[in-house]
Amino acid sequence: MGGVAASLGSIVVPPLLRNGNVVRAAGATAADPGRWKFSGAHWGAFRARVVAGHVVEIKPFEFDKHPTPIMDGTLDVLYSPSRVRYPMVRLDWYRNRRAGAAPSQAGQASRGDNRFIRVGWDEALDLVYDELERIQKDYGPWALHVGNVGWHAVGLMHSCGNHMLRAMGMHGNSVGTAGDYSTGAGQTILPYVLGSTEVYSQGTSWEIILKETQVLVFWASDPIKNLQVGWNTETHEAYEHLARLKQKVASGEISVISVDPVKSKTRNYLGCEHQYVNPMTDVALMLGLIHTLWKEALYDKKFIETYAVGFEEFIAYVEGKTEDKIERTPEWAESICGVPAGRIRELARLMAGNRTQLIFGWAIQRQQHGEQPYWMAAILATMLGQIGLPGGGISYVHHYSSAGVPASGASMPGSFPLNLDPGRKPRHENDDYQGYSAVVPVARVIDALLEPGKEINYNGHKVKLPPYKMAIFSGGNQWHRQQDRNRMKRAYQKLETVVAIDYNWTATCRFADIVLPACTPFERNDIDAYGTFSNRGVIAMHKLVDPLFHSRSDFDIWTDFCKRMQRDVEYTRNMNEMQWVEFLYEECRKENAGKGFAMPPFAQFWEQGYVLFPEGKPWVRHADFREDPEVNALGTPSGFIEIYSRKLASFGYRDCKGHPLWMEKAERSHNGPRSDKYPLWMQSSHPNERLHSQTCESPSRRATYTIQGREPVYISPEDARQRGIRQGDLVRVFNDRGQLLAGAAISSDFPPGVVRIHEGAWYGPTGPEIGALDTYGDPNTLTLDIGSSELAQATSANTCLVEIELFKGVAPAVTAFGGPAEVDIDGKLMASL
Ligand SMILES: Nc1nc2c(c(=O)[nH]1)N[C@H]1C(S)=C(S)[C@@H](COP(=O)(O)OP(=O)(O)OC[C@H]3O[C@@H](n4cnc5c(=O)[nH]c(N)nc54)[C@H](O)[C@@H]3O)O[C@H]1N2
Ligand SMILES: Nc1nc2c(c(=O)[nH]1)N[C@H]1C(S)=C(S)[C@@H](COP(=O)(O)OP(=O)(O)OC[C@H]3O[C@@H](n4cnc5c(=O)[nH]c(N)nc54)[C@H](O)[C@@H]3O)O[C@H]1N2
Ligand SMILES: [Mo]
Repeated sequence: MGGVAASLGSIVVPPLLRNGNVVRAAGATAADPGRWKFSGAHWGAFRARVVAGHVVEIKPFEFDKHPTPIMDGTLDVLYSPSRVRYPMVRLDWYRNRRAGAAPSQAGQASRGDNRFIRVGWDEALDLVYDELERIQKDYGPWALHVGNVGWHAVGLMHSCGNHMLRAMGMHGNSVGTAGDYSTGAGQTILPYVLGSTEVYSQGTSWEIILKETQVLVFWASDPIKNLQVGWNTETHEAYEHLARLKQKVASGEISVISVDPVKSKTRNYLGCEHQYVNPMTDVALMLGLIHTLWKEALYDKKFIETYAVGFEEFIAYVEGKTEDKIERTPEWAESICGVPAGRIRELARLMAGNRTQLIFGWAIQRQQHGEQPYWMAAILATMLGQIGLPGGGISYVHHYSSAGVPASGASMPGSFPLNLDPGRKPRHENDDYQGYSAVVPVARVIDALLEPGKEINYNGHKVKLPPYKMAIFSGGNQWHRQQDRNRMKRAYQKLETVVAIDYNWTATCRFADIVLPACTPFERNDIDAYGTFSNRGVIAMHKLVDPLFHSRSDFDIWTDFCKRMQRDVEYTRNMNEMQWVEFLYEECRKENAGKGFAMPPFAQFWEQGYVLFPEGKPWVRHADFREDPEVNALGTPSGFIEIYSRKLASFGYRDCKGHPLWMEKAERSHNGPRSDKYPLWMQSSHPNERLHSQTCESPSRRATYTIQGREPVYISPEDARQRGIRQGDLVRVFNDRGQLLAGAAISSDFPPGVVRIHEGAWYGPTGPEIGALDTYGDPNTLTLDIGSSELAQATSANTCLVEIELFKGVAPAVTAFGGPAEVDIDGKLMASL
């Protein structure tokens, strides 16, 4: 759309002058100091100075000793040019509806053309309500997809997914999702192996790791980059420990090895050893290590006998006593993973001869067969025999939300309820899914549209994919997180109605039919937990300014929606925003009083902005199991670590068997399948500069990392040279699935054959047509959309090959930001609003 900018109209906030973290409104004078208020975000707690209804300055909460630059994007969350300003309806959908045409003909091919008309709140909510009535009456619950919530803003009262789920649950039944994009494969396999999902459980305290660990392996784990954000308001306390770790590396008191194809931010910060491995081949490397432990009798036989089952079945595979007769020697491993056999042996000896803590990140399970490296790693740790020892064993969590900072023991406030109140029923009680499944693995929601009725395997069950007709999104950016944009475009043509609720005009809004403007977390009062695992305190989130434009809180939106079925009082329990905030606080205060944690009365807390609890006691993961494996049995079928799983073997899956295996990928670089055509592995790691797609809307933040206004693609000097690409060039990244423009960022942190585009880059196609060039650089324009395996059906985003060439010619403008093209009912572009 050529005229997007022209449709923006005037912004109600004054122009902003920027200076690092400090942002001043042009109207603010030194004479009016304004008021400091308290709030928080995934990237940390902060104080905001508000002058004459404008936030003019923010500064990190003084408790936070390691604030992140992502904080600089906070004000643009509020004042971004990409704000959703008004309820908007897609032009062709609106016209079609007015003309009384069949819903399936609602101008589906033009979905994504970004032409919208503005409507009032009443009309918008009537449309949503009428569509839901129609879907429930004409089809039934299988035809509605809701509940696919993502990294919505912090704040327990306004948790927008809960609001949507409660209101929608009051209206009728629908199709929900299982698992998540973060750890889909890991959280599914590990309960069979270690008896819990592990990925969201507290890990051994850093304090203990720093004291006891001799060899620390960060395996596909980049905490320095990824701890900038947390699920609840982040304290950044883990950085304190990482700073001490850095000192210990420098003084030679500890060996830290980063096993990663890339020299990660953590590797560069710590100045530790880097162990390169070919992408997606960690299982082969682990097998080489295991083979050495076995052959050289370096493994802990007694630990295995006491704490594990199934070692014999597994070791037969390592020895080559299985059908394929391949012995998994270090030489065999080298031919796949690229790590020299001698080095593999050396690493195995080093791990076995020292107190070794293995710390895994999550990216290696976000790939095809992503279950396998997690299971193989558990076996490696079992053979080392240090699980449950201080500073030894295995972790799958230390890069996340300051895990390893001990829990205070205090309770955190509850949240706005996501379910119906007890005894209440939905308006439409129909729960006949006509044989379709009511729950779909989250990464398979596009398959459901393209392969309706298909039966797939999923974690021991059959799932029959429902060809839903309507979808509602809130608190997640579906057109960032899901893989393969062009496949999504094809699938979305089958949808009759899509509703998006957001404060930002994301690509999810662009590809929706009805868009409702939520306000940001800084335009409402709320309360949040401070520290995800540490439960370090409770913070107040003061409303900084009134909702801008026509935006409303999710609470207000859904309350108004519920009026349409006379259930608004039931929805709110007859409490307003501040009553809810106070209620959640007081409930928490009561609970904590019983535990001996004092909290001030609400008014005092609200004035002060926070309450902190003392840090908890250091703790060792799996120590209880080690101490007494009978009393503290694991949650596996046998109660022990399952090296071989009868349960998994009984499923008979082709790509997840009774023990972990090396399996070739659908596409793999470094001489793997399809690398002749597309030689570069593209990893879509989590962004250093953002939280997913959040703050990508910030022009000032983007200015710090984009290249020619595009998302950077990190590439090795060798690969760049071969392609005639220089630093700062505009390049086209492509494969058979799609194409995008990005800016070349040449970095020797990247080895040949490996490139990176951070996930969360906003999708900005040149037009709605399938195959259109993405002008900004969303990596999911290129990723593969297949399930990790028949077990977890999780995302395989990191299994992706591409080619890159210098972009020649006139580059199209970036279309990702700045909202819709507002048109009138005749399709005429509105010159100004
Ligand atoms: N290729 C590739 N893809 C990936 C990944 C990858 O590694 N590679 N990672 C995956 C992972 S692990 C994750 S967790 C997902 C993340 O995917 P998402 O969770 O979808 O990502 P976010 O960008 O955080 O989207 C949150 C959206 O909620 C909106 N929002 C925030 N607060 C509110 C609110 O109060 N009300 C409303 N109505 N909306 C709000 C924000 O504006 C934003 O658009 O991405 C996945 N996708
Ligand atoms: N700044 C920031 N932090 C975040 C987030 C964010 O958006 N921004 N998102 C949060 C969320 S929701 C999640 S799920 C987590 C994600 O946490 P992770 O999934 O662990 O994070 P990534 O950054 O994708 O990848 C971590 C490391 O894995 C390496 N890696 C990738 N593939 C392979 C492989 O095949 N083998 C080996 N050995 N290494 C590999 C990458 O090079 C990278 O250094 O991060 C959280 N933290
Ligand atoms: Mo995630």
